[in-house]
This record gives sequence, C-alpha cells and structure tokens, in this order.
Amino acid sequence: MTPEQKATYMRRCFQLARLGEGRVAPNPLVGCVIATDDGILSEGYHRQFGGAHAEVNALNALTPAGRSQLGDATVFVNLEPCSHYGKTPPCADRLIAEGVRRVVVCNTDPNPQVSGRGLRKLRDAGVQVEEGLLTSEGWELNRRFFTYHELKRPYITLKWAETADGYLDADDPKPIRISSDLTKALVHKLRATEQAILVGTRTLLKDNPSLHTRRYYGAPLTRLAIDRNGRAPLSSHLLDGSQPTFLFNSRRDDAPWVRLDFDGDVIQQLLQFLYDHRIQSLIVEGGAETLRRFIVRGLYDAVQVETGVYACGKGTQAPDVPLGTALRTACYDGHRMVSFRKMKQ
Ligand code: AOF
Ligand code: ZN
Repeated sequence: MTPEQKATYMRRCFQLARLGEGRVAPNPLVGCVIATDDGILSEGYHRQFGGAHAEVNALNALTPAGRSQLGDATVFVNLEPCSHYGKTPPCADRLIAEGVRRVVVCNTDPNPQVSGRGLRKLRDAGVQVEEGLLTSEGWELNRRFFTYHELKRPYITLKWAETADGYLDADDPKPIRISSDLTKALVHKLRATEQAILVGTRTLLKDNPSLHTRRYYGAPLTRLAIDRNGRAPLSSHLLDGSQPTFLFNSRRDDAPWVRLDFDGDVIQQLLQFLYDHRIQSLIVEGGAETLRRFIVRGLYDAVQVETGVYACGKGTQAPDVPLGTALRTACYDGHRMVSFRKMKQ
C-alpha cells in the first residue's frame, strides 16, 4: 500500500471519528477503516459514550466477503486499540481473534489503562503494527482528550465578546448586549462542543447568565461559577436546576455548592475538581478578572473573540493576549469571530 493510500485511509478515520462529536466525551473521537490496496472493506466509529469502540463497529460491519479478505487487509484506526476491560472488552484482543495481520495507528492512547499496552499486545501476537501516521492531525482532533491526560487538566478555551472599540462592558450597572441573535447561536454551538463553562463572580451577579446551549444540540454543559461569599441569589438562572452546575465558594459544600480554600490557589483547585470529575474541556467566558487569572498563568489553549459592531467609549477593557495560530475567522451580521490557538512557548 502506498504512503498516499495510507494517509487517505487515516484521514477517512478522522472524518468518521468526528461523527461522534458531542456524544462520546470523555472518551476520544475514534474512527476505523478496514482496507486493502483495492479499497475499503468496512468502516466504523465510536458513536457514543459507553458504546462499542470504532474497531468493533468496523469489524461488525464487514460483509462475509469482506471478512474472508481480512487476513490481507490493513486496519486503520486513529487511536491505539485499547487493551483494557472498560465498558467494553479490549479491541486489541478482538483484532487478534479476528485474524487481523496489519494495523496502522495514528496516536497512542495516553489513558493510563492503555498507554502502549494495546500496541504491545498486537505485536506480541504477531500483528504488524505501524504507528505515528499523521499524529499532529490526530492530536488536533482529540485535543481535549490528550490535554486532559497529558496535562491533567481540561482543554481551556477563553471566550469573550468585545465592543468595536475593545470593551467587555460599559461602566453602567446594566450589562451591554454585544452579540447578535446569529452570533449567539454560534456561541451556543461552541458551548455544545465543550464540557464545562465558567464565569466569575461579577459576571454571575451582574449578568445573571443562564449559560444554556438552547440554540444548538448536544449533551448538557456543566455550568460553573466562582462565588466566594455565596452571593448568588436563589433566583439566579444558574440555580434553575436545568443543567449540572457547581458554584465554587468558601462556605458551603452541599450541591451545587463546592467549597474551595480561597486563601490558596483557587484556579488550581478548580482545575483539579474538573479533572476529578472527568471534565476534559472548559470555556472561560469571563469576566475580565476571571479571564486575567487564566491568562497570567498561561492556563489556556485557545481563544475565541467576537467583536461587535457598536462602540461604547469607556468601560472594562477586553483582555490582551498574545496572538497565536489562527484557527478560524468569520463575519456574521458584521460581527468578527476570530479564534486562535495559544502561541507555543
Ligand atoms: C479504542 N477504540 O473507539 C475508543 C477507545 O469505557 P470504555 O470501554 O469505552 O473505554 C474508554 C477508553 O478506551 C478511553 O478512555 C480510551 O482510552 C479508549 N478509547 N479505544 O480502542 C475506540 N473510543
Ligand atoms: Zn477499544
């Protein structure tokens, strides 16, 4: 099989994997293609959390004719086949039992229950294994999963909307409206692809945000707020019981309140809490002080900024972050939407 053919099949795995977006977290997005030099015999992907893994779905999708060619075929999968009994039996065992002779893998699995054991199992059984094909594309696809396991914290996106002249908010007691109906829907889309969203005390009290994803489909997002002195009124939207919610404070520890040591490092404790709750991605939606606390420590991976069409003249300035690698730029209703990856240090 030519290197071009192999790359094409691996990219097809990425496409398949993406079909699981919004449904498989905290599991990774995984796609699998079983192919020969002449073409694809079958395909599969991890469809939902707790369900069959990509390799199993691809093997189950083989026709009898396809199955008879399995000994001559190559199994492409963007993540190392697992070696552990999780919610499903090990994929490596199934591949071996089916008589697969060649496997091409993109990324190894950083999950401590796997981490190389899947590949070893295959090799020990005489399967020819090639690893490391298109690793950076695969890393990008599963950036939340890899960041979580490698850095022991969620993948962090800083997100804010600023006025045309660079303010998050005017000095008025009432919050200003920056997003349009259309860009709100896009913000809901971003929220729907991440697992948790955080706001600070001032935003919680001033904006009374609901942090919903009503305008987009997806699993319910976990809502988080920092409320050191427990000042959120019981009528707060965040206390409407509609989605999983945690309020970090210094006093109470009964759900949805979570007590933290505010004399210590609050951000670190909060990230540890998310790690312990297997939350792999976080949007920090403001306000200025909360964003600043993440920025000064370089504790973020991506930034998404919406620039609205109206100026407000004075108020709280939007944060200043070093521009990294541009991911997407778009314009809706005259609103500029820019997202970029943090500059590599
Ligand atoms: C694979 N193929 O398609 C996926 C894998 O609880 P379980 O059984 O679903 O196992 C989840 C773990 O398995 C997950 O954390 C990751 O390490 C691996 N995911 N492995 O061989 C797949 N989704
Ligand atoms: Zn598996």
